[in-house]
Amino acid sequence: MTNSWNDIKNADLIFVMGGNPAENHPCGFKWAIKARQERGAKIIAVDVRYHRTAAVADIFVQIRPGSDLAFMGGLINYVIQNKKYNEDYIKYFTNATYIVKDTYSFDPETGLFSGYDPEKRKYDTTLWDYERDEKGMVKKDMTMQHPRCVFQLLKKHYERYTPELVEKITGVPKEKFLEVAKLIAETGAPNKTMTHLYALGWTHHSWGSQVIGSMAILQLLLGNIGMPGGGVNALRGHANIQGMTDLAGEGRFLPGYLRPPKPEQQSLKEHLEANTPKPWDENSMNYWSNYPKFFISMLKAFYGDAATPENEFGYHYLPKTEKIISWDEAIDRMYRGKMEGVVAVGINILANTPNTRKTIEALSRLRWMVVMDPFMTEMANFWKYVDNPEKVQTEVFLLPAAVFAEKEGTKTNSARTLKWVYKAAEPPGDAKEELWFIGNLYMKLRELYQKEGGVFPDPILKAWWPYKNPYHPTADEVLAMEINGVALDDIKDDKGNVIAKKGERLPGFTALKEDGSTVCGMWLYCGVYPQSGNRAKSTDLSDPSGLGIYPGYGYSWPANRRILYNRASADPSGKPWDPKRRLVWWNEREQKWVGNDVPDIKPDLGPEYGPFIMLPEGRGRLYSHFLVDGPFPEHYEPYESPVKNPLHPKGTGMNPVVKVYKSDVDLLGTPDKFPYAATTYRVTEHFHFWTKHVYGASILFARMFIEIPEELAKELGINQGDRVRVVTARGSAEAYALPTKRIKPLIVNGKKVYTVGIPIHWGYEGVVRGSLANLITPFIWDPNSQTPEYKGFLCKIEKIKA
Ligand SMILES: Nc1nc2c(c(=O)[nH]1)N[C@H]1C(S)=C(S)[C@@H](COP(=O)(O)OP(=O)(O)OC[C@H]3O[C@@H](n4cnc5c(=O)[nH]c(N)nc54)[C@H](O)[C@@H]3O)O[C@H]1N2
Ligand SMILES: Nc1nc2c(c(=O)[nH]1)N[C@H]1C(S)=C(S)[C@@H](COP(=O)(O)OP(=O)(O)OC[C@H]3O[C@@H](n4cnc5c(=O)[nH]c(N)nc54)[C@H](O)[C@@H]3O)O[C@H]1N2
Ligand SMILES: [Mo]
Repeated sequence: MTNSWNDIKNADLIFVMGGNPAENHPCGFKWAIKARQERGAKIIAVDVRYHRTAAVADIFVQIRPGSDLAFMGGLINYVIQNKKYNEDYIKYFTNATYIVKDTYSFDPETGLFSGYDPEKRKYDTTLWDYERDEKGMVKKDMTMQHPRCVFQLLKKHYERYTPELVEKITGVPKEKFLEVAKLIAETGAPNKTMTHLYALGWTHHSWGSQVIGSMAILQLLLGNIGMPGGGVNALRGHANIQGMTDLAGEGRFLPGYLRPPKPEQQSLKEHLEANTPKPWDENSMNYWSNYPKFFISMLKAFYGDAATPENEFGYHYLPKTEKIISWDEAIDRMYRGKMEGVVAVGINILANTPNTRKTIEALSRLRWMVVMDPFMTEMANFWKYVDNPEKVQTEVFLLPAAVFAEKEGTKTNSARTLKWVYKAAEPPGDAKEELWFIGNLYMKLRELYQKEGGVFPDPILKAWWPYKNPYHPTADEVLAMEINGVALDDIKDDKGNVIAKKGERLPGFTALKEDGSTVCGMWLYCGVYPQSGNRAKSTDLSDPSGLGIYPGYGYSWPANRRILYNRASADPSGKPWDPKRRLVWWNEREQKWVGNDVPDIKPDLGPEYGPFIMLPEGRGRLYSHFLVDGPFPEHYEPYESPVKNPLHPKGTGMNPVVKVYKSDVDLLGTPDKFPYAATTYRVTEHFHFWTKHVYGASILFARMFIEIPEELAKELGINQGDRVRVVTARGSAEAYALPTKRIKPLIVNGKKVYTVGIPIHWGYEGVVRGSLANLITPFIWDPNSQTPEYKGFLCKIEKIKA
């Protein structure tokens, strides 16, 4: 989230597209209801089916699965054509004025940007760069008239997305689209804001990153980023998935979004140079210029005293890899027999990954697998579901993990707020918390390396392991010493004042140094556990500004800031855009930024500095040349689509760089054989694949069912409660039929399109059992985020004769 849960109460318009928060984030969704009750805010829900969020919305719009980008393109076009954007905001706070090199181009006929290599199925993204001067600064045109300035290119790119085209692609009647567009465009007024809430309805596509980018563009045009009640807000999944991402549970990053070393970065110096950007604009704060402080403090947390200036702070203990293997690549490697073992902690790959057949094969080609889980899972028992179990070589170890209520530690929610969770019960039987397993595993590995040596023992033997009981570190110790970190010397600020004495815990990331005198495992969390105590435990509910900032409740990264890019809540001169919702402002007399939230710009940097401090531009990107599939979001069809893409008569109509593997190309269906659009989703009463072990949840939703439009059910002669088989090119799943009015047939480019809805929660283990939804989903991936296309594929339906 750029903003926070409680900030939703400040919105004038709540736009939900790509999620169903009333069911999947019911606690947070109360803030949307509050906005409506207290501010008269309106709620718009756009989804492929009517759900409980739609039930409380002022406007509900049903679209075809996978057509979201056309809808968004239409909104961007509407705002530009009707001049509803906030002109000063885009001129001074975004890259609208930046000039793009003449090597950038886009061909609407094929849907290809310049630089496409059809052999490699890759773009040369350097062609999309800005024009720069000798110093590397971007050239601008403050009048925004230059034909290659971002604003003009943007206008041109989206002028194709007329309301008629939106209707043709999405199936949403033009009038309905315009009703929504009008309401949204009104929030371009400086004193009006729209918040956008999304989750998987947007990420689970082969162009998921791009559709989120399209919302960033829309919100920047409307001046809604940095504002109370604004923002682009990702409603995260599991209770601590934000924490997982922050701490590099996902392999592309090191903790705090630092970068893993590459082979060409043979020295620490080379690594730091490659990752410490220079500003691209004179008025850019360029916060990532602090990269070396974060990186070296992290190395100190990894290797302690063994990290010295002489050995480049242990830089060479880190692997230098060409490529970090993502989830899809890992499964494909296993499938090709190129992976030896897997350790799964709190994940059920068999149930959660598309194309279950492939995953089962993949797991059966491993030599060993460790599953750390409170329950018996499909993953741990995968060998039972193959044709010849006796042939499976994989040795499986199941370690009994404690569940959330049986251990303590922090969780970081979607609003980036860390909260401490207390232990309510002892784990039963042999169950242990993960820190116990990891402590014991580490100590055993260390013992083995000490005894037997090995190819490269240093990363294990030199690791910093300062815990009282090294076999069982506590969450408190890890948070205090390793994550928040400590001063190894007296630490002074720019003015020479001591801000942390030697041996004290650090007060925040501004104290971090690149000389090895600070230890901090994750810079963004630095400050959560200062010398005064654990701020994740604080429950102060005071809200002095009345804006729902609650500065004393938990700790929000970064720097306890509740709304990111909050400098943008004030106009270019530093005055709040909306005097009634004052977040931060420039104090003329004192010549510094002050406010109700922690300003994210350095307090003494004048109002001319750009608010988007994490980008070398200092400006928000209406044009982003870093995504691998294009600098402007373009509507592409899902890999399996019931219709052709009318935008690209000479192209495939799909994302040209979508990730698809050799073994899956033949497993993709066409509309002649699989005529219906299908999508998958959750129900409130279950949590993925493990509440089926719980009696209560299992009673509420005991059987796998699918939602079918009433008209289609009638056509197929299917009644409520009939057994049906959903068939795709991957396989089939069996379920009970639920004919419904909640999904209507849509007319898409003159063709009637039916959508079938498939909840995901069943499987082979637990109190209640059923087909795995992923038996039928395609192994197709977004090339930027490596997220599967679970939410747009093709199926047919067969009635199972009783
Ligand atoms: N009770 C409960 N809560 C949960 C979870 C759970 O399992 N149970 N899971 C948690 C996790 S990990 C996550 S990531 C979040 C997920 O939260 P959500 O994203 O809300 O989850 P989903 O229900 O998968 O999908 C949301 C909506 O996307 C719609 N949809 C499908 N295809 C499309 C499409 O092409 N376009 C659009 N616009 N919408 C589409 C579906 O109809 C559905 O209503 O929920 C979290 N909260
Ligand atoms: N078709 C389709 N597939 C999907 C999705 C979809 O919308 N459609 N959604 C995707 C998404 S967003 C997600 S997040 C995944 C979810 O997929 P998973 O994260 O794999 O699913 P869960 O069942 O939530 O959790 C996995 C395991 O964690 C265990 N667990 C719970 N608490 C603890 C704990 O404290 N410690 C340990 N060690 N284990 C614990 C549970 O028992 C469970 O077996 O599914 C993905 N798959
Ligand atoms: Mo998720």
